Amino acid sequence: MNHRLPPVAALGVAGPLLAASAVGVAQALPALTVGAPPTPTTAPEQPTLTLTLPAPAEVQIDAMGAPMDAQLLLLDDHDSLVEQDADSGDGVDARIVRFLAAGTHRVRVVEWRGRAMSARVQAQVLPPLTPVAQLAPGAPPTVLNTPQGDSARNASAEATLTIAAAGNYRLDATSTGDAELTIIQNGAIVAQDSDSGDGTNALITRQLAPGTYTLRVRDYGNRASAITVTIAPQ
Ligand SMILES: [Ca+2]
Ligand SMILES: [Ca+2]
Repeated sequence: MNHRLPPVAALGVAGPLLAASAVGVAQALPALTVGAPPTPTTAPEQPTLTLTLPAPAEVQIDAMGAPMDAQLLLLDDHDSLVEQDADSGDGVDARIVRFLAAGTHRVRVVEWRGRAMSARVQAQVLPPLTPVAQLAPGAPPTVLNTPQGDSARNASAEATLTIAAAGNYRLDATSTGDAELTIIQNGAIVAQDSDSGDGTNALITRQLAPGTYTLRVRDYGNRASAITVTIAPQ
């Protein structure tokens, strides 16, 4: 479970193989469709697929290659590495969960030791978590309980934040552990912070337009925690 990914250059993301890859792109890569059933792919012959999002979203991408060991690379549309994963899915399958912008991304599947592999790749848009509180500036400090989880998302809790008046706001997320805070709107991250408050508490000071936002909190170690959130106009 602790496999390290091979060096990126060996996978053709950088170096001489990039030119060959670019030629392949001009010939249109196979598409990976969000929400579709798993798409068959083979490594190393056709490891790259395009993933096009009509709107920003939190997306889960899975590469399933048992009995081989699938590895997953997420690239932007210029083939620059955004994120890679070895074994975050079931068994030694690979999984990436990430907020992605609208537009075209690339997903590359390789086998850990470069062996031939028939794999399946799947992408799905993840729904927002069910909000556990409704927040507004000036409300009393609110405790959000986060669950222990096997991933950042699974260890998160979300609350709805309504901003009625444009302004500069200070958002604090504090706990006895290591609170993390993300502001989300319309499937995109507006701001996120780890440790800008006291100790390892999270603090975001930001201009916010009127509208509805989602606050996501978790403990840095994905442990169960009680995180106190306060929002105040500045
Ligand atoms: Ca793997
Ligand atoms: Ca923190």
